Parts: sequence; structure tokens; C-alpha cells
Amino acid sequence: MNTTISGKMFEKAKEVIPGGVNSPVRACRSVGCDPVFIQKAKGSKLFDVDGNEYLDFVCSWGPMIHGHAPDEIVEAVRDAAGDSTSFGAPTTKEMALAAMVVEAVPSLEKVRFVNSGTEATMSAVRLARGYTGKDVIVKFDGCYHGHADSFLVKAGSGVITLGIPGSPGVPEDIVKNTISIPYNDEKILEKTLREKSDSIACVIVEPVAGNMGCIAPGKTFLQKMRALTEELGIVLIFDEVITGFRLSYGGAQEYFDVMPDLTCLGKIIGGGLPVGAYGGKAEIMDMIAPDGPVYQAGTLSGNPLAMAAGIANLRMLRRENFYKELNEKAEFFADGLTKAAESAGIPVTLNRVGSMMTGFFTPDPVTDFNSAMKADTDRYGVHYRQMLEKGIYLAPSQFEVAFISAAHTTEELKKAIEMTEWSFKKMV
Ligand code: HOZ
Repeated sequence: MNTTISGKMFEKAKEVIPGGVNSPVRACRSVGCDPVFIQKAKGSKLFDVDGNEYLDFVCSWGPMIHGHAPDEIVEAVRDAAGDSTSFGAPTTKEMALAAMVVEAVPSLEKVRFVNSGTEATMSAVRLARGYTGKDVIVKFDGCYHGHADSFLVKAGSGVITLGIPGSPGVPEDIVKNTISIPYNDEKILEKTLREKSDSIACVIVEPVAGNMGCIAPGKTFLQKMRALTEELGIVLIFDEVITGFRLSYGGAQEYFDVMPDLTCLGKIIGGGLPVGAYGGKAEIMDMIAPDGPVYQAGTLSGNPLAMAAGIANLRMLRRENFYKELNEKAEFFADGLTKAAESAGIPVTLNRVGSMMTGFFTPDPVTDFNSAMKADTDRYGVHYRQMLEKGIYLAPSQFEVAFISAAHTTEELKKAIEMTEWSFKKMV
């Protein structure tokens, strides 16, 4: 595979962008190569600047659930752009999309649009603090809620990929109000919440962890969390930036039938355009300015291009059997990958929930941060490079998730399974 132009672009980018990238994992350091530069994409395929073609299992880290550049979304954005790209004023499009999101996500009564998942989570936490009058937040080791100060404690995604403990620049005074506890450990959860309920404003969780690889919640983990937070007057926030509109039209809360007080949503709403949202019970949401005292604002919030894309995207998601077919495809793919590992004699633990999955290079179950960290990341790096060479584009980190889109055909999935088996066998 020739990646000469990507290589040159990366060198040039490094002169003007830190690390040559606008988000750290993309630099591909943990998989031991340089990134390829993407020029365009259509359906399940990506095309780089050297003319190489890849079958895409990153899907822009989740949102491209219909594949890339579906006609409906492209047309909606094109039409909206002709009417101007920003007003910083109310529009009928944002009202229409808000109504669709409230109707879709079961626990939402009101929703506020922002521009990214990070904005959604930091705003939701401020709201929970304003609502309860308490300061402490509880999160889980290896979960990632964007890069706001309070969350950079034992965080997932790029933070574990690069193996950094936290981040300089985050004041001690802020993180002293963050408690991070193990995912899927109900005993520690109960002890922490009962002991400190007087100071805890909220618990924030990825209902399916998607930033230390894919990790499902234990059978009663979310239910227990809901019962405890309700009993102790703590706001429960589901960070559904990855799971929202991905696991089902109503997100993880519908999938597991557990209702949080607040929900954070991200990039998937806007079909990949920069958009996020947070919403929940009207009683809490009405605390936000201008109705209430909790401040949050943004010129680009409810941006007309993002709203137009979002409306088109959600309409497509409402098609009959959309999630059934997507999840069946994902099951077929995950089974194929498991068989490929068995046939090659490579120990892989395949975690899957709906159309998100991770193959961890470890023989042991992966249920939390510590078990995820046992995965052989060097082996993942070798696998990543071998697959890229064969035209299969995986996440450049053992601790991110592989996504399937509706555009992936069974034939393409079969091809990716064959390549996986080839790559695994080459490693033995
Ligand atoms: N934290 C993102 C994935 N969970 C990575 C975003 C990116 O590099 O674009």
C-alpha cells in the first residue's frame, strides 16, 4: 500500500497542528504507525489521499450509522446551507429536531442542543450541581465523558490509549470533587453513594462503556445505580454520546429499560456534524437560563446545518426494522470474528452490545478498566497495521470501539472476517 502523500501531509500537519492531529488517538501512536489522511467517504468505504480504499469500522467514532454521505443527509445539509450557515437565533429546524429527540429518548421531557458531547456532559454536570446544591461527581474508571476538567480522572479514550494518568492544567481544586470508582462494581458503588450522599450531586456513566473498549453493564449494575441515586437524592446522568440512537432509537435507556434523570447525546444526532445535546426531566431542565439560574449558552448551538442533518438522520433511523437488521449484522460479524480467533488459536475476548464491539487481545473476561488493561496492546498494534494494509480501517487503539453501519453489506463483513483470520494466523 502506498501512503506517500499521507506521510508528507502528516509531516506538514505536525508543523502547524500539535502532533499533527486535532484529537490525540488519531495520531495512531499506540498502534505504531502514522495516520492515513482521508479525502472522502461513501457508504462503508473511506478513500485516502493516495487513492487507497478502506472498509470503515470506525464510522467517525460512531455517528455514521447509515454509512458515509447518505443522499438524504447530504441533500438536507446542502439545502440548509443555501439559507445561510448560522443565525444565532431560534429556528423551526431546532424546534423540530428537539421534538423528535424528546419523542425518541424515553426519559427526556426537554432538551438543549450544544455543539459536542464534551459540552453536553460539562453542562449536564453543572446543571446537576445547580439543581442539588452539591459539588461532588461520581464517575467510573475508564469511562470517558469528554475533556472537561472534572472528567479527566482515570478517564478512558485517548487518556488510557496514551497511558497518561490525568492532565496537567486541571486544578487539584476541581478534581477533588470527582470520585472515580470501578465500573460494574455494585458494592463499591453502594458504599460510596451511601457514605457521601450529602455531598454527591450526580453519578455520570456510559451505560455501555465505549472508551475503554466496549464493556457491557452487568445484569443489575444500571438498575442498582438507578435505585440508589433515586433513594439518596443524587442526579443520575447517562452519557449516551455513543449509545444514543446507536443501540436503539431510544438509546441505552430504552435498550436496558433504565431511566436516568439527565441524558447527554453527541455527534450521532447530527449525522456526524458537530452537535451535542443534554436533556431530561422538565423539573431539572427548567433550572437552565433563561428560565433558571444555571448558565449555559452558545452561538452555534442549534446550528441550522447540524439541525437539518439531524432531522434527516432521525427520519432514516425510524425506518422499520432498522435496528433489528443492524444488530443482526453486528451479531454475524462478531460471531465470525470469534471463530476467526478460535481457528487461529489467538486468545480474544469479543465484547458486543448491539452494533458496537471490541475484540480484546486477552483470554479473560473484560468487565472493567483493570481487566481491559490486561489486553495485549502490542498485539493490537500488529493487527491494526496488518488490517490497514489489507484495506480494513479499525480504530487506532485497543480501547476504542468498532462500529457497523447500515451500509456495510454481508459480503463486506465476510471479507473483513477473512482478513481478520489471515491477520490472526500471521501473528501466531
Ligand atoms: N474520544 C473519541 C473516541 N471515543 C476520539 C475522537 C477522535 O479522535 O476523533
